[in-house]
Amino acid sequence: MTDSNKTLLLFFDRPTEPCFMQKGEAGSTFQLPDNFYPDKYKSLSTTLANRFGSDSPSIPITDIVLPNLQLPMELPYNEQFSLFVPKHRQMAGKLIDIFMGMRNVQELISVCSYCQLRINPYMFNYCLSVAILHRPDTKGLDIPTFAETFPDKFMDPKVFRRAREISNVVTSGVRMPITIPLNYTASESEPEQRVAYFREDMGINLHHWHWHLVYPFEAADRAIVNKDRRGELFYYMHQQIIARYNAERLCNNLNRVKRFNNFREPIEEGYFPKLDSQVASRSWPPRFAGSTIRDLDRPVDQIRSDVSELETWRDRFIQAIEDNAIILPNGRSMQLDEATGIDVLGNLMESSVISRNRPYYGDLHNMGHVFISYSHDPDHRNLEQFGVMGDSATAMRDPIFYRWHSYIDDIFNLHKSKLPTYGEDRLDFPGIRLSSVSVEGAGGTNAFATQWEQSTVELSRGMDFTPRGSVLARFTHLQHEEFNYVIEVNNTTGSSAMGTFRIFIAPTLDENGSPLPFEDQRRLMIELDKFSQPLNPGTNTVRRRSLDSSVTIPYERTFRSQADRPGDPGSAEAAQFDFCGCGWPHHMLIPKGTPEGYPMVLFAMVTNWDEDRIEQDLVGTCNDAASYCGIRDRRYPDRRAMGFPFDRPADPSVTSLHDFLKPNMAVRDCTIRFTDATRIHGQRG
Ligand code: CUO
Repeated sequence: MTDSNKTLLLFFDRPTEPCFMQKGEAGSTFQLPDNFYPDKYKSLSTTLANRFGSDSPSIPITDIVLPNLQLPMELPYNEQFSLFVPKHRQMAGKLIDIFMGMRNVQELISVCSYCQLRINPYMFNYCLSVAILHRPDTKGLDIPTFAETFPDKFMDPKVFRRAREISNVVTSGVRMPITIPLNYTASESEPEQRVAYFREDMGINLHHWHWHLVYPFEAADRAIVNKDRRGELFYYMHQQIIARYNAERLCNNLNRVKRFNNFREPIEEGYFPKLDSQVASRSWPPRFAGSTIRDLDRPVDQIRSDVSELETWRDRFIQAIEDNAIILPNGRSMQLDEATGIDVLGNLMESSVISRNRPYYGDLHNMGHVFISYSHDPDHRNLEQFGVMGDSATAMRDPIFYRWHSYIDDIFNLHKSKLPTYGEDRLDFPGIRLSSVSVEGAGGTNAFATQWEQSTVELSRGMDFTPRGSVLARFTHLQHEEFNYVIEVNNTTGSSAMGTFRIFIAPTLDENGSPLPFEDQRRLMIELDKFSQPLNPGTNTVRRRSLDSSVTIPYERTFRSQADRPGDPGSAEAAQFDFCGCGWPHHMLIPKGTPEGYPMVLFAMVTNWDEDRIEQDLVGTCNDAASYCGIRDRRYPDRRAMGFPFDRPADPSVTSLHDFLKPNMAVRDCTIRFTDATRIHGQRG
């Protein structure tokens, strides 16, 4: 990593502390040109520049002609920033373009040091992260986990008070971790609280933040937005979240999530986030049970939109699906075809700048987030900011997120239901017979085992204006025992073949204990893994480790802790410590299950890799969570529809999963057994 790339990462340290203060573990200081100091500091600039003495490394900042930053500077420094608010998106789009347009990293650092002192810290962090992910000269650079930079978006604010106390008192030596209780946001009398461990999981929220970072909605450089099958991935990644959430709900004796399809109906679920925003110095507003979304008129956010507008967009969207064609801005219509229709609809629905007709189809999904997030103060009379639904780092904490996305998913499913069903030609892999699938591991044969685990994250990077030194927070999350899939395949073709293995898991019973019909079960199918494997003629036993899942990223990448860091603090290795944050957190691969053992069905299928594969070179280190995140700068590595073979209804004669099976598929009944015990990460058994 070059020195200038290393310097860039210093902007992630203590994000609200001015960049002329000491940054990073080496305590580097930026030597800013005089005109970079905001007016309030100008008279002090010489004092500030010399303040930290000659011990701290000094980084000279090149004076440059500054681009026009007027638009991004319109967002007040202490406000919340939301990707879903159109005005904020525009401002961020502009700032991303500015960062992308800087001729070299040196100049990027210059403009960043100017911006860091003036621009809203959340927006600055988001735009710089997008630029680092997309600029050719910074691409290999791994940005620190967002939970470290802005820990206030992920945990109980009590932690910060305690952390300040500790760091002021214990100035050297080892500091004990501060423990965050599990399920601190509501009591057991709130049934929704049974799945709070899922909604409020830090890894899940980090995944969602990263997904939206990798797939931004807005930038003048369309290439940043227009990624391969982006709209389809928007649909699929969120569909999988709903499938996973529903499995968790069923395990916890809750009904599947009820979609939020009547915008005039009060929202039953309240949500009290118990988070503080350090930038805004406010707590996140709650939503009381029974709130209704109302017409928005918030001049401060330049939002004026009626609930009826949301309904109009929704109706046009459904009409497009019924017509199997969308209307283009020139009035012509464009057919939705089987292969790309879902991608077109995904971009239209989200919506992003690559929506084919934003004036007509509007901004349904994003504005749904916005309406919900302002339901407590739709006309800004109480000067309140948006609730957690307004921020992709916090939205998944709120039960309404799933109700909204479940409705979005239903609309996509209307389109999927109009596609031709998969015939034998597309389902079977002639000559390849999958005779069995099973699971072996610490949970036993065909049994998964789950329990609680405690992990530690380092917060010091995000702890502005406190003495330096590590601050550790320990929190509790779900975890499973690792296992192997064992798949027996008979290759009767007489020659070697290459197979794509597709592994899913789903509940088998509905809320009342009745077997799930195929049509319901397919929508609950959770992708666990997808991989390719050569098959010799004759019988093959394929063993695959759960740790290698194409859905998840390893534990260490979700919760990077100081202890795992390679190299000395401040060294290049330490700074470059691999972090590619998009990917379902591995500890949430398997639903919680029940103490009695929750029944699930495991499904495996092998398809012809020659038909599935995408010709491309894979480079880089972030290729291991492609199922939900794609691959950076590459095409989605599977030619089939995302979610295949469960992305659409089957032939009406198929009423159960057994009816659906072909010889290249197999199922296995299994259970997920949950033990109500807690261990510390790294201490097995
Ligand atoms: Cu990810 Cu609604 O898109 O939050």
